[in-house]
Amino acid sequence: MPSLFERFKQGLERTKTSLLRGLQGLFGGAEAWNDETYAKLEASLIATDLGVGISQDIVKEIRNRYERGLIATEADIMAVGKEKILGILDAANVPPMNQATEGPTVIMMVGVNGSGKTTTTAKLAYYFKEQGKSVMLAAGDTFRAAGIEQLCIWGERLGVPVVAGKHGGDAAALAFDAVKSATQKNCDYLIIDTAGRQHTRKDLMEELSKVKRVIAKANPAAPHEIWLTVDASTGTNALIQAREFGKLFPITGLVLTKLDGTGRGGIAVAIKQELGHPVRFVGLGEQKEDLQPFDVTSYVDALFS
Ligand SMILES: Nc1nc2c(ncn2[C@@H]2O[C@H](COP(=O)(O)OP(=O)(O)O)[C@@H](O)[C@H]2O)c(=O)[nH]1
Ligand SMILES: [Mg+2]
Repeated sequence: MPSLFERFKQGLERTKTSLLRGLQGLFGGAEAWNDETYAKLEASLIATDLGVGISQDIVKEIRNRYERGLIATEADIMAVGKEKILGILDAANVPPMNQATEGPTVIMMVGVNGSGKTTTTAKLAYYFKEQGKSVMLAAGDTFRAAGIEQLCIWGERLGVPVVAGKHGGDAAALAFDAVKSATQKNCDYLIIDTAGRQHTRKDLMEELSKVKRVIAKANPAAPHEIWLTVDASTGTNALIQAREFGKLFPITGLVLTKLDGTGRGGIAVAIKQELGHPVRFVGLGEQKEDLQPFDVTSYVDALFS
């Protein structure tokens, strides 16, 4: 198995390529850097969706150091980016995930269609199972028959029980039953998949709130965590979803999916900077093992070293 850092490096390869584009030819000529040089640097940072403000901030610092003769190599530039981003992601101040003191820790997955909820639910089951924990899943996407089936297939493949109901059934009632069942069976984790919804649809958001309320009826401490899946390849759209979902729903963390296929991996920083939501996990592919706990150091090293 590749190391955690190797996995991040692979997952962020495209983002890094995008970043390095702005550094090409910077140290070749004898002439001093000009506005155009800085604009090019800024554009390459913005292209990774780090955010305009942060990108400008990094370039300002690079300019400051360059003018003082402190920038001589690409590594000096990377060091500035690394410093700034570490400051924002602030690993020391990420609250740990909320764990149940009694009964199962209940994690509710939310997000728009196609953002990776069901796949992430399955990958999380595998992740916790590998840690020796017992896991149960709930197929709460009762809107789509295929959504229920998709999770049941994963459950079979992983050897993890799935509480599933009928297509078109009541998602809140299903979640209630799942909490009861996971408690009865002494499971360590219950992960509840939900139907995808646009944050712009008030009625659907209200339905999601109902699922949450009914979960709390089965266990007042649950759900312990509510994670929003966002597709990293949608870049600033992911930021908008996080912003809008967060207004209507108390999300406690993000799972940044599809990091493997995009050059926009900087979005983790933009979201943290604006909304403060920590990224809990990142999706790096479609297989069960393609989910990694978000590690600030590996992330920053993969981007800037
Ligand atoms: N490459 C890649 N594909 C992913 C990742 N996460 C999910 N997918 C794919 O994205 C598609 C939608 O995922 P799904 O879990 O069904 O999304 P949902 O509608 O939110 O439940 C599926 O084809 C998944 O295999 C990821 O981290 N990397
Ligand atoms: Mg789904």
